Formats: sequence, C-alpha cells, structure tokens
Amino acid sequence: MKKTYVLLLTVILAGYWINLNGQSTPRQGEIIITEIMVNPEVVSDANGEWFEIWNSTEHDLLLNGVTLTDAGSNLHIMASTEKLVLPAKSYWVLAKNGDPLTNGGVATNYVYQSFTLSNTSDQLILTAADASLIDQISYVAGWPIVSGSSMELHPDYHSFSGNDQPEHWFPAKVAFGAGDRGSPGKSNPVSSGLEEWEQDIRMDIYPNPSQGRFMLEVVFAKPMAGEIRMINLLGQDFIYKTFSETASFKEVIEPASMTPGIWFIEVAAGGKVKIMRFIIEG
Ligand SMILES: [Ca+2]
Ligand SMILES: [Ca+2]
Ligand SMILES: [Ca+2]
Repeated sequence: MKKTYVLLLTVILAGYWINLNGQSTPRQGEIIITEIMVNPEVVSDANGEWFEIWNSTEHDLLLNGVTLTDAGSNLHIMASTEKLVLPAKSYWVLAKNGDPLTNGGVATNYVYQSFTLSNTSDQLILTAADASLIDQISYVAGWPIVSGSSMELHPDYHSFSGNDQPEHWFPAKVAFGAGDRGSPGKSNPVSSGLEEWEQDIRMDIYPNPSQGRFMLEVVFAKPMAGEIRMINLLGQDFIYKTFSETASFKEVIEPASMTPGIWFIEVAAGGKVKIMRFIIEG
C-alpha cells in the first residue's frame, strides 16, 4: 500500500515537473506575429510567402494543433508526427514552401498549406487547439505593404496588441537570401537602420537618361501623402501630381510636354524631401 502511494506521488510530481519545465501549449500573447512577407518579388507568391512568430515566454511552446486562419476560408492546422517545439524567446519561420532554392532563400521551421496572404488586405489568426486566440493581425491598405519587402514589427511592440497598429510595422530594408528584404528567423533590426529608415524616402527613376517614358518608384518608411514636383535649370517648376497616403508607388512619368534637358524630380511627403536628377534627351 505504502509503495503504491510513493509511486503515485512520484508520478504526480514527475507530471508537475514536466509541466513546469517542459513544453506547454501557447496562450494568448505567448506567441507574437513579428514579421510577414505577403508579396515576395524574386519568387512567386505561391513559393515565397512566409511569416515569423516569436515565443515571448521563458519556456518552450508546443505548436502541434495550433491553427492558422483568416477571416475567410483559409485554414491550416499545424501537425507533425514529431513535437513542434518553439523554444523560449526564439523565432520560427512558417512558410508556404520549405525549399530555400525556390522560396527566395528563406530557412523555414514549418511548412503550411491552404493558407495564402493577400497583397492588399488579409488576416493572420493563430488559435490554440482549444480554440482560444493566441495572436492575430489584420492588415489593410495603409499598412507598409511593399513588393519584395516583408513587414517587420518594431521591437518595441512585440506584444499581443502591439502588432495590431500599422504604425508599428515597417517595410524591411535589409536583403536576405535571393534578394528580397526581410529578417526571417532573426530579430527585426533596430540598430541596423530601422530608426533611420523611419525618416526615409527611397526613390529611383529609370531608365535615366531617357527619350521616352521614365518609371518612378518611391518607397516610404511609413504611409505618407505628398507631392511630386518637377524643376529644371531653365526655372520651370511645377507640381506633377499629388498623392494620397500610401506606403509606396510606381508612376510612369510621361515627359512629352517637358523641355528636354536636365530636370530634378522632388518627392515631398511627411515633412521630408527627396530629390533626384534625371535627363530628358532631345
Ligand atoms: Ca501574397
Ligand atoms: Ca495582435
Ligand atoms: Ca525578423
């Protein structure tokens, strides 16, 4: 009889110990969505979509049975014959395609099916096996969605509600793998330029010089409204167009009515100005 009690006590204590020190299933806020590549450029969306999650706790989390859904019909339940263990304070990358040779060079921890990320607006909802919410984001127009760049959550806002606001997300600027920008599986850069990037307007105009059309590409650190202005050395100066709040745009510049020669294109938004020189050939 005594032996049975000792055995029972041992089993209970062992179970308790495993609970405290082993892996547990994730609760709300224990996993945070920290990065999301909705619109890869170097590979197709079918091959190159992925997202990153972070274990905010001091213990390992068991992901078997965690569900990925959106507000529509996308649904995937994480499953494996092995334990899917996301270690304490670590990142995991979940992707559509696990092959770095064809997914844009992303090292992945888990491959899902039946789940896509729209390039304009969508939801990413993680629920536990008992249907309780772990974390979610819902992105729409106005979020920093840039082709070829993931959206990175600023490290100051790695929390359940911190990732709900678009102003806490930034288009990645550091290249990985095959050339798209992001930091899959790694902490989102703050020292390597995110702060500086917040102030930045990136632009490119090509081909330059050109006789015909130019393509103007502009990427903002966060959504901004502003104007495009054209100035030349003859003193001609006019507003080419104004634009409403956006994270990026591509614009075909038709210089048919502009005098050939050296011009400057000025993009002004959010109190910042970026100027580039371009040449219209006669
Ligand atoms: Ca997509
Ligand atoms: Ca959230
Ligand atoms: Ca990252």
